[in-house]
Amino acid sequence: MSKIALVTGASAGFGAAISRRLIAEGYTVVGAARRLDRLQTLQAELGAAFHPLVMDVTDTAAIDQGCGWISQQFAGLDLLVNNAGLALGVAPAQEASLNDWERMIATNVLGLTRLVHAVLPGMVKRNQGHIINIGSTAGSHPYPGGNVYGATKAFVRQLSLNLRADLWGTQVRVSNIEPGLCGGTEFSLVRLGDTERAAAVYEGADPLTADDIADAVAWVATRPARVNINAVELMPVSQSFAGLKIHRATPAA
Ligand code: NDP
Ligand code: 8X3
Repeated sequence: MSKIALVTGASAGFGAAISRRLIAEGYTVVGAARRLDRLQTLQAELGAAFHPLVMDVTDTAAIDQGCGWISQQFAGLDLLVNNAGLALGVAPAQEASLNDWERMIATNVLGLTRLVHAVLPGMVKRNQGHIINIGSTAGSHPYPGGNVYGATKAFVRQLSLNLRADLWGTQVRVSNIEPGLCGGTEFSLVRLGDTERAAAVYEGADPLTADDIADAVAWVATRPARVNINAVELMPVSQSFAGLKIHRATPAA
């Protein structure tokens, strides 16, 4: 029997690449997102092992309905890849849009948390399962304009570790994948709302690709059952850390 995975945000970027890779590893994948047409295109490529599911993770009723459908169709979920997420804007906090902040929290924090809450009891009951969250280097390394986006990913990071503390004594695994700059997805277009500005983010940078993230997910998911990979942080070689900054007062004339 093939293992069952739910991958959120499967209509683009990492989620589509993760779905492809998990199917290549022998999984049956339920790929969730809001855009059905994109999921259907992926289904045409991946065939019967891919099941599209329209589910907006900011909608509690949609999560209940989606998870209910999965329980009816399959014996149980072996893997949840909590990938759906977004960044909106790069404005400094004092100029940022409250609506953007609330949408990031609704998706990256509340949506992800609701899915954990929905699948965890079944996994514990079966004493088997794995939750792989997609965090970010932004959850550990602050940068200007990262304000609430980075804070949502810090939440994902700490939730992943705290889940492990609660799951002690069970065989249920939790991992957090924390990528840095990754191109070839819709992430920067969604964040900046402009194709030229989005393309400029990756210019000359040789960023990570969605396949690199899918590779990390597949590796984490296929370790022996005794092994829990707590976190994987990955960056392109071209990316490194910014130093601490000091703003110096202008000397009096
Ligand atoms: P994309 O924008 O390419 O994909 C995001 C996916 O999330 C889409 O499939 C989108 O589908 C889905 N999504 C967004 N909002 C919702 C929602 N409310 N309900 C359901 N699905 C939703 O981005 P990436 O693939 O680059 O990013 C995927 C994850 O990786 C995100 O969590 C992001 O924060 C994280 N990340 C990205 C990095 C990067 O540099 N690209 C680096 C580190 C982390 P639809 O619109 O159809 O609903
Ligand atoms: C995406 C990586 O550096 O744009 O999570 O925040 S970054």
